[in-house]
Amino acid sequence: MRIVALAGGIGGARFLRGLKDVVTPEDEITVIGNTGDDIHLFGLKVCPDLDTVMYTLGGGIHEEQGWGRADETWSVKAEMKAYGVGPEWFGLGDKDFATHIVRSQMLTAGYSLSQVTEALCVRWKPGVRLLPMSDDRVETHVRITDSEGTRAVHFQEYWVRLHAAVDAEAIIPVGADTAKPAPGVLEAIAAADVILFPPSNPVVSIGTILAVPGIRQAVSAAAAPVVGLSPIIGGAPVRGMADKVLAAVGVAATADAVALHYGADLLDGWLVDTQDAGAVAAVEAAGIPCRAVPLLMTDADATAAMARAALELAEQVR
Ligand code: GDP
Ligand code: FO1
Ligand code: CA
Repeated sequence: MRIVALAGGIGGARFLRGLKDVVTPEDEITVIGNTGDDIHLFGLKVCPDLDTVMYTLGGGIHEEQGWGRADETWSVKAEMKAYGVGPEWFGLGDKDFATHIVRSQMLTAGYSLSQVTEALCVRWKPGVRLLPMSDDRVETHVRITDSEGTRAVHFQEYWVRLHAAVDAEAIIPVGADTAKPAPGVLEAIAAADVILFPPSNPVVSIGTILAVPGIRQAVSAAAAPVVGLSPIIGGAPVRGMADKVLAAVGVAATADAVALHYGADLLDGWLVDTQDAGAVAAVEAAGIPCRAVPLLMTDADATAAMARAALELAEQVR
């Protein structure tokens, strides 16, 4: 079976680990990763969501934190601070820095981001084919108004420095309108037997991937059933501040509102948490088959059960 998953960082990566646990060795998983979170710092290109997927599936992730490397050290960060060179609010550890140095060196030499990602994965062996959504630069910016006035800041500045404490007025995936899907992306979607939307951020992770011209159309036209899992449980994100970016696009932070935001032209199935069983009827009324199952990725077994439920729903709606 050929499975394609669109993925952000932590939510996507943890779900993919569960998916890997339930597939057979003959199954192929292609992950289309969000690159709208990418940021250039200290002359290096950092790809948080691709790295989170790569480290999580490759066994290098800092488990509790969900991003960055396990057993990290921070000498370079301390040295940068001693030089007075920021930003200080973004934590790049020494081990993680090596990834960004290799990536940036290869990009400077003329390799594409897809080629670089493939090269990095030779070391990490994530057990999936990890494709960036695009080789072209796309950078999510967030429009905010605070004491400094109205302006757009980089998504990482909004998320990490400002902790999404101010309202997001607009989410702008800068460059997405002219970006092309990376090689293999449209082909993987067209050839898929199942397409999954993990419980990733619907706006700044999956929404950004779908904003690359051609990807939304390919998913909607694909022969494969498309099944998504809600990142919202009991009216709130399980982790992070997805409610703030959902509000910016006029979507309530509820499991059913997120399903309707994707819509019946994209989704053939939707999973909500058992806590949100009351939302099933509204989703089905919109023409999207929906089931309520436990959706908390508390451990490997619970996550594997979520992946199994998604694949079962895909079979039922096929
Ligand atoms: P990010 O790029 O690191 O923000 O990660 P993703 O976009 O892939 O996923 C973020 C989303 O994962 C958040 O909106 C969370 O609500 C969701 N999430 C995290 N843990 C869980 C979980 O255990 N269950 C569900 N259903 N969603 C989760
Ligand atoms: N998230 C934070 O909350 N603080 C950080 O300092 C931070 C650094 C960082 C470095 C590399 C990386 O790959 C991810 C990092 N993240 C950090 C996580 C990440 O930027 C965000 O959680 C996601 O992009 C949100 O979608
Ligand atoms: Ca992300």
